[in-house]
Amino acid sequence: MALEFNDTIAGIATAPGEAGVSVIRISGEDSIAIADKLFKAGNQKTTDRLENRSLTYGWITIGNQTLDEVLLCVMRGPYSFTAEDVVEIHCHGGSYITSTILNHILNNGARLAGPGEFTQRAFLNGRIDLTRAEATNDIIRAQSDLGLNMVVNQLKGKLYAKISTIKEDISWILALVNAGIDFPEEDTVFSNRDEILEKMDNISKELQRLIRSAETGIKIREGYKIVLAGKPNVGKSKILNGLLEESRSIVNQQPGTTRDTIEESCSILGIPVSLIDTAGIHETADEIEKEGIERAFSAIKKADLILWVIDMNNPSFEIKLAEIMDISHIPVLLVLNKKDLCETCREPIPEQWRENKRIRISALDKGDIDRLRKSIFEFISGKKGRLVEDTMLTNLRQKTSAENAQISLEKSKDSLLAEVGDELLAIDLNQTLIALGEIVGETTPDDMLNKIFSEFCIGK
Ligand SMILES: Nc1nc2c(ncn2[C@@H]2O[C@H](COP(=O)(O)OP(=O)(O)O)[C@@H](O)[C@H]2O)c(=O)[nH]1
Ligand SMILES: [Mg+2]
Repeated sequence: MALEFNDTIAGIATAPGEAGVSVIRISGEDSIAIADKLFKAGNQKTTDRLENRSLTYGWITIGNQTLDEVLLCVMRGPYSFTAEDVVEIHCHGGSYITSTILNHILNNGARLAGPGEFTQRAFLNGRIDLTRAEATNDIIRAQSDLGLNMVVNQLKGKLYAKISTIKEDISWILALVNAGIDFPEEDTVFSNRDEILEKMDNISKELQRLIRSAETGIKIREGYKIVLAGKPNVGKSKILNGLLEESRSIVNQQPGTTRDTIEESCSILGIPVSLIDTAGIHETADEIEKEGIERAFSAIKKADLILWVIDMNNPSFEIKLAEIMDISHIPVLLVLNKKDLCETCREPIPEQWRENKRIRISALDKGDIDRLRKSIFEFISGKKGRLVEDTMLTNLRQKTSAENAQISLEKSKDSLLAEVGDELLAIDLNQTLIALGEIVGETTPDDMLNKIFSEFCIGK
Protein backbone atom coordinates (compact mmCIF):
# COMPACT_ATOMS: atom_id res chain seq x y z
CA MET A 1 0.00 0.00 0.00
CA ALA A 2 1.83 3.06 -1.18
CA LEU A 3 -0.82 5.55 -0.14
CA GLU A 4 0.46 7.54 2.82
CA PHE A 5 -1.59 9.10 5.54
CA ASN A 6 -0.76 10.18 9.04
CA ASP A 7 -2.75 13.36 9.54
CA THR A 8 -6.13 13.88 11.17
CA ILE A 9 -9.10 14.47 8.91
CA ALA A 10 -12.54 15.94 9.56
CA GLY A 11 -15.74 16.22 7.61
CA ILE A 12 -19.49 16.56 7.89
CA ALA A 13 -20.97 13.08 7.71
CA THR A 14 -24.60 14.15 7.29
CA ALA A 15 -26.20 15.72 4.21
CA PRO A 16 -25.99 19.50 3.84
CA GLY A 17 -29.02 21.67 4.62
CA GLU A 18 -31.23 22.07 7.65
CA ALA A 19 -31.95 19.02 9.77
CA GLY A 20 -32.54 18.02 13.37
CA VAL A 21 -28.99 16.86 13.86
CA SER A 22 -25.69 16.98 11.95
CA VAL A 23 -22.76 14.69 12.58
CA ILE A 24 -19.18 15.88 12.25
CA ARG A 25 -16.58 13.15 12.12
CA ILE A 26 -12.89 13.44 13.00
CA SER A 27 -10.42 10.61 12.40
CA GLY A 28 -6.70 10.27 13.11
CA GLU A 29 -4.09 10.46 15.82
CA ASP A 30 -5.06 13.94 17.04
CA SER A 31 -8.82 13.61 16.85
CA ILE A 32 -9.36 13.27 20.62
CA ALA A 33 -6.97 16.14 21.43
CA ILE A 34 -8.60 18.39 18.83
CA ALA A 35 -12.10 17.58 20.08
CA ASP A 36 -11.00 18.36 23.62
CA LYS A 37 -10.13 21.92 22.62
CA LEU A 38 -13.76 22.56 21.65
CA PHE A 39 -15.80 20.27 23.87
CA LYS A 40 -16.79 20.88 27.48
CA ALA A 41 -18.39 17.71 28.78
CA GLY A 42 -21.37 17.98 31.10
CA ASN A 43 -19.64 15.45 33.40
CA GLN A 44 -16.51 17.71 33.50
CA LYS A 45 -14.28 14.95 32.08
CA THR A 46 -11.64 15.74 29.51
CA THR A 47 -12.28 14.08 26.14
CA ASP A 48 -9.48 11.53 26.53
CA ARG A 49 -11.19 10.21 29.67
CA LEU A 50 -14.62 9.77 28.12
CA GLU A 51 -16.03 6.29 27.98
CA ASN A 52 -15.37 4.54 24.68
CA ARG A 53 -18.21 4.38 22.14
CA SER A 54 -20.79 6.11 24.30
CA LEU A 55 -22.43 9.46 23.91
CA THR A 56 -21.47 12.26 26.27
CA TYR A 57 -23.56 15.37 26.67
CA GLY A 58 -21.83 18.76 26.59
CA TRP A 59 -21.16 22.05 24.86
CA ILE A 60 -18.96 23.30 22.04
CA THR A 61 -17.19 26.32 23.46
CA ILE A 62 -14.63 28.57 21.78
CA GLY A 63 -12.95 30.86 24.32
CA ASN A 64 -15.85 32.46 26.15
CA GLN A 65 -18.34 31.79 23.40
CA THR A 66 -20.66 28.81 23.57
CA LEU A 67 -21.62 27.62 20.08
CA ASP A 68 -23.88 24.63 20.51
CA GLU A 69 -25.23 21.96 22.80
CA VAL A 70 -24.02 18.60 21.50
CA LEU A 71 -23.48 14.91 22.08
CA LEU A 72 -19.98 13.60 21.50
CA CYS A 73 -18.76 10.06 20.94
CA VAL A 74 -15.18 8.83 21.14
CA MET A 75 -14.35 5.61 19.31
CA ARG A 76 -10.77 4.59 19.95
CA GLY A 77 -8.86 2.74 17.27
CA PRO A 78 -8.60 0.04 16.12
CA TYR A 79 -12.26 -0.58 16.99
CA SER A 80 -13.68 2.28 14.94
CA PHE A 81 -14.88 2.72 11.37
CA THR A 82 -11.45 3.86 10.15
CA ALA A 83 -9.53 1.76 12.70
CA GLU A 84 -8.07 5.09 13.94
CA ASP A 85 -9.20 7.22 16.87
CA VAL A 86 -12.51 8.68 15.76
CA VAL A 87 -14.63 11.40 17.37
CA GLU A 88 -18.13 12.17 16.25
CA ILE A 89 -19.90 15.33 17.28
CA HIS A 90 -23.68 15.35 17.01
CA CYS A 91 -24.57 19.02 16.82
CA HIS A 92 -27.74 20.82 15.74
CA GLY A 93 -28.37 20.41 12.06
CA GLY A 94 -28.04 23.93 10.68
CA SER A 95 -25.52 24.59 7.92
CA TYR A 96 -24.08 27.61 9.73
CA ILE A 97 -23.55 25.93 13.09
CA THR A 98 -22.21 22.75 11.49
CA SER A 99 -19.70 24.52 9.27
CA THR A 100 -18.66 26.82 12.14
CA ILE A 101 -17.81 23.85 14.36
CA LEU A 102 -16.05 22.13 11.46
CA ASN A 103 -13.98 25.28 10.84
CA HIS A 104 -12.85 25.32 14.45
CA ILE A 105 -11.84 21.68 14.16
CA LEU A 106 -9.83 22.51 11.03
CA ASN A 107 -8.24 25.53 12.76
CA ASN A 108 -7.12 23.22 15.53
CA GLY A 109 -5.10 20.98 13.25
CA ALA A 110 -7.41 18.68 11.30
CA ARG A 111 -7.51 18.62 7.50
CA LEU A 112 -10.76 18.62 5.54
CA ALA A 113 -11.48 15.04 4.44
CA GLY A 114 -11.83 14.33 0.74
CA PRO A 115 -14.73 12.29 -0.65
CA GLY A 116 -14.65 8.74 0.68
CA GLU A 117 -11.52 9.39 2.71
CA PHE A 118 -12.87 7.87 5.93
CA THR A 119 -13.73 4.66 4.08
CA GLN A 120 -10.40 4.77 2.29
CA ARG A 121 -8.65 4.80 5.67
CA ALA A 122 -10.78 1.89 6.87
CA PHE A 123 -9.60 0.03 3.78
CA LEU A 124 -5.94 1.05 4.00
CA ASN A 125 -5.87 0.17 7.69
CA GLY A 126 -7.06 -3.31 6.76
CA ARG A 127 -10.40 -3.12 8.55
CA ILE A 128 -12.41 -3.81 5.41
CA ASP A 129 -11.52 -5.07 1.94
CA LEU A 130 -12.37 -3.20 -1.24
CA THR A 131 -15.66 -5.02 -1.88
CA ARG A 132 -16.91 -4.01 1.58
CA ALA A 133 -15.66 -0.46 1.08
CA GLU A 134 -17.65 -0.28 -2.15
CA ALA A 135 -20.66 -1.74 -0.36
CA THR A 136 -20.61 1.05 2.25
CA ASN A 137 -21.04 3.56 -0.54
CA ASP A 138 -23.58 1.47 -2.44
CA ILE A 139 -25.74 1.08 0.64
CA ILE A 140 -26.07 4.87 0.75
CA ARG A 141 -27.19 4.89 -2.86
CA ALA A 142 -29.43 1.82 -2.74
CA GLN A 143 -32.88 2.52 -4.19
CA SER A 144 -34.76 -0.69 -3.58
CA ASP A 145 -35.15 -3.79 -1.42
CA LEU A 146 -33.20 -5.91 -3.87
CA GLY A 147 -30.42 -3.36 -4.14
CA LEU A 148 -30.18 -3.23 -0.38
CA ASN A 149 -30.29 -6.99 -0.04
CA MET A 150 -27.48 -7.43 -2.54
CA VAL A 151 -25.24 -4.79 -1.07
CA VAL A 152 -25.77 -5.95 2.51
CA ASN A 153 -24.49 -9.38 1.48
CA GLN A 154 -21.40 -7.66 0.14
CA LEU A 155 -21.07 -5.51 3.25
CA LYS A 156 -21.18 -8.65 5.40
CA GLY A 157 -18.13 -9.84 3.48
CA LYS A 158 -19.78 -12.68 1.53
CA LEU A 159 -18.11 -11.74 -1.76
CA TYR A 160 -14.80 -11.25 0.05
CA ALA A 161 -15.11 -14.71 1.59
CA LYS A 162 -15.92 -16.29 -1.77
CA ILE A 163 -12.94 -14.65 -3.49
CA SER A 164 -10.70 -15.66 -0.58
CA THR A 165 -11.76 -19.31 -0.92
CA ILE A 166 -11.01 -19.27 -4.65
CA LYS A 167 -7.63 -17.68 -3.94
CA GLU A 168 -6.84 -20.36 -1.36
CA ASP A 169 -7.58 -23.07 -3.92
CA ILE A 170 -5.30 -21.43 -6.45
CA SER A 171 -2.60 -20.96 -3.82
CA TRP A 172 -2.83 -24.67 -3.05
CA ILE A 173 -2.18 -25.47 -6.74
CA LEU A 174 0.58 -22.88 -6.87
CA ALA A 175 2.27 -24.42 -3.82
CA LEU A 176 2.43 -27.78 -5.63
CA VAL A 177 3.79 -26.10 -8.74
CA ASN A 178 6.43 -24.26 -6.72
CA ALA A 179 7.38 -27.49 -4.99
CA GLY A 180 7.84 -29.00 -8.45
CA ILE A 181 10.14 -26.11 -9.39
CA ASP A 182 12.19 -26.49 -6.19
CA PHE A 183 12.33 -30.30 -6.29
CA PRO A 184 12.02 -31.28 -9.96
CA GLU A 185 12.84 -34.91 -9.26
CA GLU A 186 9.60 -35.32 -7.28
CA ASP A 187 7.34 -34.06 -10.10
CA THR A 188 4.58 -33.00 -7.70
CA VAL A 189 2.45 -31.47 -10.46
CA PHE A 190 2.32 -34.66 -12.50
CA SER A 191 1.49 -36.84 -9.52
CA ASN A 192 -1.38 -34.50 -8.48
CA ARG A 193 -2.51 -33.72 -12.01
CA ASP A 194 -6.08 -35.06 -11.77
CA GLU A 195 -6.78 -33.31 -8.52
CA ILE A 196 -5.35 -30.04 -9.88
CA LEU A 197 -7.47 -30.27 -13.02
CA GLU A 198 -10.58 -30.95 -11.00
CA LYS A 199 -9.88 -27.95 -8.77
CA MET A 200 -9.25 -25.76 -11.82
CA ASP A 201 -12.58 -26.83 -13.32
CA ASN A 202 -14.44 -26.05 -10.12
CA ILE A 203 -12.79 -22.66 -9.80
CA SER A 204 -13.54 -21.93 -13.44
CA LYS A 205 -17.23 -22.76 -12.97
CA GLU A 206 -17.42 -20.55 -9.92
CA LEU A 207 -15.72 -17.67 -11.74
CA GLN A 208 -18.09 -18.03 -14.66
CA ARG A 209 -21.05 -17.91 -12.31
CA LEU A 210 -19.67 -14.77 -10.68
CA ILE A 211 -19.06 -13.13 -14.06
CA ARG A 212 -22.62 -13.93 -15.11
CA SER A 213 -23.93 -12.50 -11.84
CA ALA A 214 -22.34 -9.16 -12.69
CA GLU A 215 -24.94 -8.44 -15.35
CA THR A 216 -27.72 -8.64 -12.78
CA GLY A 217 -25.60 -7.09 -10.05
CA ILE A 218 -24.82 -4.00 -12.10
CA LYS A 219 -28.46 -3.62 -13.15
CA ILE A 220 -29.66 -3.93 -9.57
CA ARG A 221 -27.18 -1.27 -8.52
CA GLU A 222 -27.93 1.11 -11.35
CA GLY A 223 -31.57 0.26 -12.00
CA TYR A 224 -33.20 -1.44 -14.99
CA LYS A 225 -34.10 1.01 -17.73
CA ILE A 226 -37.73 0.62 -18.73
CA VAL A 227 -38.86 2.78 -21.61
CA LEU A 228 -42.51 3.61 -22.26
CA ALA A 229 -42.94 4.10 -25.97
CA GLY A 230 -45.67 4.12 -28.59
CA LYS A 231 -47.80 6.47 -30.65
CA PRO A 232 -49.01 9.75 -29.17
CA ASN A 233 -51.99 9.70 -26.81
CA VAL A 234 -51.99 5.97 -26.11
CA GLY A 235 -51.53 6.51 -22.35
CA LYS A 236 -47.75 6.26 -21.86
CA SER A 237 -47.58 9.14 -19.40
CA LYS A 238 -50.66 7.94 -17.56
CA ILE A 239 -49.05 4.53 -17.09
CA LEU A 240 -45.82 6.13 -15.90
CA ASN A 241 -47.74 8.14 -13.34
CA GLY A 242 -49.59 5.01 -12.27
CA LEU A 243 -46.35 3.12 -11.79
CA LEU A 244 -44.86 6.05 -9.92
CA GLU A 245 -48.06 6.67 -8.00
CA GLU A 246 -47.70 10.37 -8.54
CA SER A 247 -48.22 12.91 -11.28
CA ARG A 248 -44.73 13.57 -12.51
CA SER A 249 -45.53 13.35 -16.19
CA ILE A 250 -48.14 15.70 -17.63
CA VAL A 251 -51.05 13.72 -18.96
CA ASN A 252 -52.96 15.52 -21.68
CA GLN A 253 -55.67 14.84 -24.20
CA GLN A 254 -53.78 16.75 -26.81
CA PRO A 255 -51.30 14.46 -28.52
CA GLY A 256 -47.63 15.40 -28.28
CA THR A 257 -47.57 16.69 -24.70
CA THR A 258 -44.53 14.69 -23.67
CA ARG A 259 -41.99 16.33 -25.93
CA ASP A 260 -38.86 15.29 -24.14
CA THR A 261 -37.93 12.10 -22.34
CA ILE A 262 -38.72 12.07 -18.65
CA GLU A 263 -36.82 9.73 -16.35
CA GLU A 264 -37.92 8.72 -12.86
CA SER A 265 -36.44 6.21 -10.47
CA CYS A 266 -38.68 3.91 -8.51
CA SER A 267 -38.87 0.37 -7.29
CA ILE A 268 -41.12 -2.25 -8.87
CA LEU A 269 -41.81 -4.98 -6.32
CA GLY A 270 -38.33 -4.42 -4.95
CA ILE A 271 -36.54 -4.15 -8.29
CA PRO A 272 -34.90 -0.76 -8.84
CA VAL A 273 -35.93 0.74 -12.15
CA SER A 274 -35.58 3.92 -14.13
CA LEU A 275 -38.85 4.58 -15.89
CA ILE A 276 -38.44 6.65 -19.01
CA ASP A 277 -41.44 8.31 -20.62
CA THR A 278 -40.98 9.35 -24.22
CA ALA A 279 -42.61 11.47 -26.89
CA GLY A 280 -45.15 9.64 -29.03
CA ILE A 281 -43.62 8.26 -32.21
CA HIS A 282 -45.34 9.38 -35.41
CA GLU A 283 -44.82 11.44 -38.57
CA THR A 284 -44.66 15.12 -37.73
CA ALA A 285 -43.47 18.38 -39.24
CA ASP A 286 -43.08 20.04 -35.85
CA GLU A 287 -39.32 20.49 -35.27
CA ILE A 288 -39.55 20.31 -31.48
CA GLU A 289 -41.60 17.15 -31.66
CA LYS A 290 -39.14 15.66 -34.14
CA GLU A 291 -36.35 16.28 -31.64
CA GLY A 292 -38.47 14.62 -28.93
CA ILE A 293 -38.98 11.59 -31.18
CA GLU A 294 -35.23 11.39 -31.84
CA ARG A 295 -34.71 11.35 -28.09
CA ALA A 296 -37.35 8.65 -27.75
CA PHE A 297 -35.38 6.53 -30.21
CA SER A 298 -32.14 6.99 -28.34
CA ALA A 299 -33.84 6.08 -25.04
CA ILE A 300 -35.31 2.96 -26.68
CA LYS A 301 -31.85 1.85 -27.82
CA LYS A 302 -30.57 1.93 -24.24
CA ALA A 303 -33.57 0.17 -22.71
CA ASP A 304 -33.51 -3.10 -20.80
CA LEU A 305 -37.23 -3.47 -21.39
CA ILE A 306 -39.60 -1.60 -23.69
CA LEU A 307 -43.25 -1.18 -22.76
CA TRP A 308 -44.82 -0.60 -26.16
CA VAL A 309 -48.21 0.93 -25.47
CA ILE A 310 -51.21 0.52 -27.78
CA ASP A 311 -54.58 2.25 -27.40
CA MET A 312 -57.04 -0.65 -27.84
CA ASN A 313 -59.79 1.82 -28.67
CA ASN A 314 -57.77 3.31 -31.50
CA PRO A 315 -55.08 0.77 -32.26
CA SER A 316 -52.18 1.14 -34.61
CA PHE A 317 -49.60 -1.58 -35.12
CA GLU A 318 -47.81 -0.04 -38.04
CA ILE A 319 -44.56 0.58 -36.16
CA LYS A 320 -42.57 -2.51 -35.28
CA LEU A 321 -39.52 -1.04 -33.62
CA ALA A 322 -37.23 -4.01 -34.07
CA GLU A 323 -37.79 -3.73 -37.79
CA ILE A 324 -36.81 -0.09 -38.02
CA MET A 325 -34.04 -0.12 -35.41
CA ASP A 326 -31.33 -2.55 -34.48
CA ILE A 327 -32.88 -3.45 -31.12
CA SER A 328 -34.12 -6.97 -31.64
CA HIS A 329 -32.23 -8.04 -28.48
CA ILE A 330 -34.32 -5.78 -26.24
CA PRO A 331 -37.44 -7.43 -24.83
CA VAL A 332 -40.75 -5.75 -25.60
CA LEU A 333 -43.84 -6.06 -23.45
CA LEU A 334 -46.92 -5.07 -25.41
CA VAL A 335 -49.20 -3.02 -23.18
CA LEU A 336 -52.73 -2.91 -24.59
CA ASN A 337 -54.21 0.08 -22.83
CA LYS A 338 -57.63 1.71 -22.31
CA LYS A 339 -59.34 -1.57 -21.52
CA ASP A 340 -62.09 0.44 -19.80
CA LEU A 341 -63.09 1.90 -23.17
CA CYS A 342 -62.70 -1.27 -25.15
CA GLU A 343 -62.46 -4.77 -23.63
CA THR A 344 -60.57 -6.22 -26.59
CA CYS A 345 -58.47 -4.55 -29.19
CA ARG A 346 -60.49 -3.06 -32.06
CA GLU A 347 -58.07 -4.61 -34.49
CA PRO A 348 -56.57 -8.07 -34.37
CA ILE A 349 -52.96 -8.16 -33.24
CA PRO A 350 -50.87 -8.63 -36.37
CA GLU A 351 -48.67 -11.67 -36.84
CA GLN A 352 -45.37 -9.86 -36.28
CA TRP A 353 -46.46 -8.65 -32.82
CA ARG A 354 -47.68 -12.01 -31.62
CA GLU A 355 -44.37 -13.33 -30.31
CA ASN A 356 -44.29 -10.53 -27.74
CA LYS A 357 -45.69 -11.01 -24.26
CA ARG A 358 -48.71 -8.79 -23.78
CA ILE A 359 -50.95 -7.44 -21.07
CA ARG A 360 -54.33 -5.70 -21.28
CA ILE A 361 -54.84 -2.88 -18.83
CA SER A 362 -56.58 0.35 -18.13
CA ALA A 363 -54.12 2.92 -16.89
CA LEU A 364 -56.98 4.38 -14.82
CA ASP A 365 -57.34 1.18 -12.81
CA LYS A 366 -55.01 0.73 -9.82
CA GLY A 367 -55.49 -3.03 -9.89
CA ASP A 368 -54.38 -3.13 -13.53
CA ILE A 369 -51.29 -1.06 -12.74
CA ASP A 370 -50.50 -3.61 -10.03
CA ARG A 371 -50.83 -6.41 -12.59
CA LEU A 372 -48.52 -4.48 -14.89
CA ARG A 373 -45.99 -4.18 -12.04
CA LYS A 374 -46.13 -7.96 -11.58
CA SER A 375 -45.62 -8.54 -15.31
CA ILE A 376 -42.61 -6.25 -15.33
CA PHE A 377 -41.22 -8.04 -12.27
CA GLU A 378 -41.66 -11.44 -13.92
CA PHE A 379 -40.16 -10.17 -17.14
CA ILE A 380 -37.04 -8.98 -15.37
CA SER A 381 -36.58 -11.78 -12.87
CA GLY A 382 -37.21 -14.41 -15.56
CA LYS A 383 -37.73 -18.07 -14.80
CA LYS A 384 -35.49 -18.02 -11.76
CA GLY A 385 -37.87 -15.67 -9.98
CA ARG A 386 -34.94 -14.63 -7.78
CA LEU A 387 -32.38 -12.07 -8.80
CA VAL A 388 -30.15 -11.74 -5.79
CA GLU A 389 -27.64 -14.47 -4.99
CA ASP A 390 -25.46 -14.54 -1.89
CA THR A 391 -22.32 -13.73 -3.80
CA MET A 392 -22.53 -11.45 -6.81
CA LEU A 393 -20.29 -9.05 -8.61
CA THR A 394 -21.89 -5.65 -8.53
CA ASN A 395 -19.77 -3.38 -10.70
CA LEU A 396 -17.77 -3.36 -13.89
CA ARG A 397 -14.47 -3.12 -12.04
CA GLN A 398 -15.09 -6.39 -10.20
CA LYS A 399 -16.34 -8.03 -13.38
CA THR A 400 -13.27 -7.04 -15.43
CA SER A 401 -10.95 -8.45 -12.77
CA ALA A 402 -12.95 -11.69 -12.58
CA GLU A 403 -12.76 -12.00 -16.37
CA ASN A 404 -9.00 -11.51 -16.25
CA ALA A 405 -8.76 -14.15 -13.53
CA GLN A 406 -10.78 -16.53 -15.68
CA ILE A 407 -8.54 -15.92 -18.72
CA SER A 408 -5.35 -16.58 -16.71
CA LEU A 409 -6.89 -19.67 -15.15
CA GLU A 410 -7.77 -21.08 -18.59
CA LYS A 411 -4.21 -20.34 -19.70
CA SER A 412 -2.81 -22.19 -16.70
CA LYS A 413 -5.04 -25.15 -17.47
CA ASP A 414 -3.75 -25.15 -21.06
CA SER A 415 -0.19 -24.93 -19.76
CA LEU A 416 -0.81 -27.88 -17.48
CA LEU A 417 -2.31 -29.99 -20.26
CA ALA A 418 0.41 -29.02 -22.73
CA GLU A 419 3.08 -29.82 -20.12
CA VAL A 420 4.96 -26.63 -20.93
CA GLY A 421 6.75 -26.71 -17.59
CA ASP A 422 6.12 -25.63 -14.03
CA GLU A 423 7.65 -22.15 -14.45
CA LEU A 424 5.10 -21.05 -17.05
CA LEU A 425 2.29 -22.64 -15.12
CA ALA A 426 3.35 -20.68 -12.03
CA ILE A 427 3.25 -17.41 -13.99
CA ASP A 428 -0.34 -18.02 -15.14
CA LEU A 429 -1.46 -19.00 -11.66
CA ASN A 430 0.16 -15.91 -10.20
CA GLN A 431 -1.66 -13.77 -12.77
CA THR A 432 -4.92 -15.38 -11.66
CA LEU A 433 -4.16 -14.53 -8.05
CA ILE A 434 -3.31 -10.93 -8.95
CA ALA A 435 -6.60 -10.50 -10.86
CA LEU A 436 -8.57 -11.93 -7.94
CA GLY A 437 -6.63 -9.75 -5.52
CA GLU A 438 -7.79 -6.73 -7.51
CA ILE A 439 -11.41 -7.54 -6.70
CA VAL A 440 -10.81 -7.35 -2.97
CA GLY A 441 -8.27 -4.53 -3.19
CA GLU A 442 -5.06 -6.42 -2.38
CA THR A 443 -3.40 -5.87 -5.72
CA THR A 444 -5.43 -2.92 -7.01
CA PRO A 445 -3.23 -0.13 -8.40
CA ASP A 446 -3.22 3.10 -6.33
CA ASP A 447 -4.66 5.29 -9.10
CA MET A 448 -7.59 2.92 -9.42
CA LEU A 449 -8.12 2.99 -5.64
CA ASN A 450 -8.03 6.78 -5.63
CA LYS A 451 -10.57 6.88 -8.42
CA ILE A 452 -12.90 4.49 -6.61
CA PHE A 453 -12.85 6.46 -3.36
CA SER A 454 -13.11 9.84 -5.08
CA GLU A 455 -16.57 8.80 -6.28
CA PHE A 456 -17.78 8.31 -2.71
CA CYS A 457 -19.90 10.81 -0.80
CA ILE A 458 -18.18 13.59 1.11
CA GLY A 459 -17.94 12.61 4.78
CA LYS A 460 -18.17 8.85 4.07
N1 LIG B 1 -60.25 5.93 -20.62
C1 LIG B 1 -58.93 5.87 -20.55
N2 LIG B 1 -58.21 6.94 -20.84
C2 LIG B 1 -56.88 6.86 -20.74
C3 LIG B 1 -56.22 5.67 -20.36
N3 LIG B 1 -54.91 5.89 -20.39
C4 LIG B 1 -54.73 7.18 -20.74
N4 LIG B 1 -55.92 7.77 -20.98
C5 LIG B 1 -56.16 9.12 -21.43
O1 LIG B 1 -55.60 9.27 -22.73
C6 LIG B 1 -55.08 10.58 -22.88
C7 LIG B 1 -53.62 10.53 -23.28
O2 LIG B 1 -52.89 10.00 -22.21
P1 LIG B 1 -51.36 10.26 -22.06
O3 LIG B 1 -50.89 9.46 -20.91
O4 LIG B 1 -51.06 11.72 -22.06
O5 LIG B 1 -50.83 9.64 -23.44
P2 LIG B 1 -49.37 9.64 -24.06
O6 LIG B 1 -49.37 10.65 -25.14
O7 LIG B 1 -49.19 8.26 -24.62
O8 LIG B 1 -48.41 9.96 -22.98
C8 LIG B 1 -55.32 11.29 -21.55
O9 LIG B 1 -56.52 12.03 -21.67
C9 LIG B 1 -55.48 10.15 -20.58
O10 LIG B 1 -56.27 10.50 -19.46
C10 LIG B 1 -57.03 4.53 -20.05
O11 LIG B 1 -56.56 3.44 -19.72
N5 LIG B 1 -58.36 4.69 -20.17
MG1 LIG C 1 -47.02 11.55 -22.82
